[in-house]
Amino acid sequence: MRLLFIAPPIGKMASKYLAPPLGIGILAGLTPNHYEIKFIDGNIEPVDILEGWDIVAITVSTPAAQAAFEIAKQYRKTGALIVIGGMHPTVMPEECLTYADVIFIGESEVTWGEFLKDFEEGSYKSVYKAQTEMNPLKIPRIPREIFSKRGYLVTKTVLMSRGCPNSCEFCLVKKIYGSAYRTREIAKIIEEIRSFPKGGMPVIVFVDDNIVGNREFAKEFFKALIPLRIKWFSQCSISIANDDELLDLAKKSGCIGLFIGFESIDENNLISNRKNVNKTSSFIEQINKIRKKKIIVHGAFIFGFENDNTEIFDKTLEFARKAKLDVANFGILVPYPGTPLYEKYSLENRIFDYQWKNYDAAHVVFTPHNMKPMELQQGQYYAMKKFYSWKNIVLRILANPSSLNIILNLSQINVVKELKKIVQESSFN
Ligand code: B12
Ligand code: SF4
Repeated sequence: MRLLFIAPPIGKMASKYLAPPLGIGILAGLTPNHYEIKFIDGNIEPVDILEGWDIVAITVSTPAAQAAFEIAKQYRKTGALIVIGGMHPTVMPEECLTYADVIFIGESEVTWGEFLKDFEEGSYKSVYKAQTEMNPLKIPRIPREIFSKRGYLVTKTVLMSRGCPNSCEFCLVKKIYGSAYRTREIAKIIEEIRSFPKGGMPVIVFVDDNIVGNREFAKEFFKALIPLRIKWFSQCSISIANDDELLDLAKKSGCIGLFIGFESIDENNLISNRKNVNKTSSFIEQINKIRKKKIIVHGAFIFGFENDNTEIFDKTLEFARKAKLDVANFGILVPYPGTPLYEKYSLENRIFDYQWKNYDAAHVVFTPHNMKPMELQQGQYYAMKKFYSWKNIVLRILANPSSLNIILNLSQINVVKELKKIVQESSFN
């Protein structure tokens, strides 16, 4: 049996922090030995159309959906069975079924094995839907040898947890992985980290949505990391700053940077989007606490919420300056299919662009409440351009000359160039 995994190209806006897709790695790890496996990552190599594969399995997020459908169309002609899984089929199953023979909804660790068995018996279904959240999290050994050794910025990625108990209006995580925050066995994660080859980029990235989703677990986990003497980066909620012991252990265990979703500096936006863990009045104090530990704060903000008008860009820049953020991302709000925000804007007839490739947080696809679409489009570019002016980059690097800070800041220069092109090419009616 011959099984080809494909990750479609995810576009210029997103490809700066490229890492091998763990979803594919997990499925490859769950595939029996009698399968010949190959993986093509469209982000680092061309997706050639190769003959002779029995199954072509494609991972599909919303921004990559159009590219994925094109690949699926081409591969269908080779006679392969086309299988699609990931975020997009989970929320847009009918659309995906027009391009695939089989789609997977939700977490696929359990259903993948069932499908392979059915396929071999010649009686597969067209939809495999995960019935339960996997608990405890069962992640197999990931056969990382299927991933290219070249082309990725980060290769040592590890998943520690899944799920989120919160219900932010714009987020899809709950829909895909459920509301129960689940963690892996600490010993298994440590074993995975120890198995990484020496050399290459030394930083380990935990690709979790919130590495401190369960504080007590996180403390135990960080304690177990200390003897490994690694350096790590992850995402988490700003609440990490509310627990001194947790922050201290994060630092001791090798944390060098945290990607934190502040989302908005306007409290009303946070309330209406149910981002309840964030309180704008505490942001500066919380950021100071993290920065004092010499941990880089990579702040993420979204523009285009209901309460945002054209003043939000300068106000957010001023906040970022005051907070001395090392790195920041200013994205445009995206009503991703499957989110409450998508339902709301669809009902209100405010979504005017259904080209999924534009769902990359760099294009305006809906009519904002208090701004014109063009004002939002230009405002994001303005904020990114100002934050990443050479003068500001140099000042931030002088204040914190760590290699991570340098890489993260410099990597945004091309993003700003891309945003300029998007603004120039935009025309809204
Ligand atoms: C790491 C990460 C990235 C990395 C990706 C590196 C890489 N190659 O993996 C980078 C930085 C490049 C990135 C970029 C972006 N990301 Co991102 N990212 C993540 C993150 C934090 C973890 C992904 C991960 O590894 N998950 C763990 C794996 C095991 O889960 P999984 O991929 O979903 O796979 C499971 C199932 O979905 C399914 N499955 C997946 N693929 C397949 C394929 C087949 C054939 C089958 C059967 C099953 C299957 O089975 C797997 C096991 O259960 C997620 C959040 C999250 N919790 O997943 C956000 C997330 C996926 N990203 C998101 C977004 C918005 C983006 C960006 C648009 C951000 C931006 N503005 O640039 C871009 C766009 C990327 C794109 N076009 O796809 C959104 C998804 C939006 C959407 N609707 O698709 C998420 C959910 C974050 C969020 N909270 O909104 N991202
Ligand atoms: S944005 Fe973060 S806190 Fe909110 S639901 Fe998504 S993963 Fe959870």
